[in-house]
Amino acid sequence: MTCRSTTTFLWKALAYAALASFSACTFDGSNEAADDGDGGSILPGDVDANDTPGGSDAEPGCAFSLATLCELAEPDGDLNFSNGEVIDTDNDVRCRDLEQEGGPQACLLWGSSVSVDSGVGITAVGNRPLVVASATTISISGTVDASSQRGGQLGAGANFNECALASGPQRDVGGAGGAAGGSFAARAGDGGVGDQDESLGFDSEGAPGTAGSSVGRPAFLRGGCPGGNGADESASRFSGSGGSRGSSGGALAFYAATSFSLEGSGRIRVTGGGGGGGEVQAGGGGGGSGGMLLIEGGTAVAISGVIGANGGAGGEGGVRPFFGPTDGQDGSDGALSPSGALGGTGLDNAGDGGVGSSLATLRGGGGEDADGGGGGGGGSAGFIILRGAVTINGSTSPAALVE
Ligand SMILES: [Ca+2]
Ligand SMILES: [Ca+2]
Ligand SMILES: [Ca+2]
Repeated sequence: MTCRSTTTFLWKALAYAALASFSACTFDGSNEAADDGDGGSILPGDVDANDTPGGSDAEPGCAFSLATLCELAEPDGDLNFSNGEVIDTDNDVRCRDLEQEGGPQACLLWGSSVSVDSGVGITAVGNRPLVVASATTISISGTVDASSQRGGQLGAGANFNECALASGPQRDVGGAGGAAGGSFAARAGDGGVGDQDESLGFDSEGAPGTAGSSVGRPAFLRGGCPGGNGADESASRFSGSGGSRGSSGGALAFYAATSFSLEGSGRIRVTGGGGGGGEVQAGGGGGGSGGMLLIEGGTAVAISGVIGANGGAGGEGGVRPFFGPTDGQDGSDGALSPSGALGGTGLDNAGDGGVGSSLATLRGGGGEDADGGGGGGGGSAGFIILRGAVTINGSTSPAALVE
């Protein structure tokens, strides 16, 4: 890592050198904890024979795996968020553009310290992922929400643009196929078959949608993957429309140069949204996968609260019984708890939606096959990644990857 900047910045670096805890720079192995006694400068960019490869004596705040923070101008002051605050990564004036190699540009909020007090809830929306960085500590006692919700908010950076389903579901006048859920950390559930009874004879069954592949731990911050839209009952505009897709959870990262703490009352969610129920004999929508949460702390990462990155559940297919057409039920949004979100259910002969991911099962559940519309598949889990000296006394679902 090199840190080239202006004279102004070097003075700030010196100020940090005097004030900050250099152990913030130790955990990625690319920087030294403090002056190594070799007589070299502690300025960013100073590299000599006694330094570790690519590092220099002291680069306070530079160790974050997503960015070279020492290249930034000084942090904004203390970021103490207000209840109800909505951070829109497309137009929040505090955003600094953070480029990610191979990945989407993020909005970076960079504070002298960061806190979300007890009783305070904030949400993160917008097309870009959100990174919240602190030159010192981050303490969260309230709720930070970058989830997506059925009919509600879309988490920051949700629905990554390289997501792909293996196949979409098939339209069918006697019961269309359900869509697959969104795959991310694991494979999502496939949709359910529609029209198993081939009630109208001429177009056989409604084939279900199938899920895309899971991906490994991403090298950059990104959102999860949405589910698919359920297939329509037929091409006619008078027929039932497939349930709409559930959106994925968002993309959220925290970097504290010293300690990060999620207190017992603290909650962070990047859960996915549920898929919609199909109309009449249309298929259910697939649930969105969980998103991605990355937390790094220079001296400590302490998790006492609750973190969720589960996928949303699939929507139920619709059905056309003698007493009139009936729409399927929506799938539930991804759960913050270890339990999987429940798929849409309630109609006979319409396929129930698949369950969203849970602590025990990273995959999404399959949508149910039916004589009417097939159910949508459940969304898979997203990623919770904790880097540094990590202590977990709270709960995460899925289980966190500790690096
Ligand atoms: Ca049928
Ligand atoms: Ca058919
Ligand atoms: Ca049902």
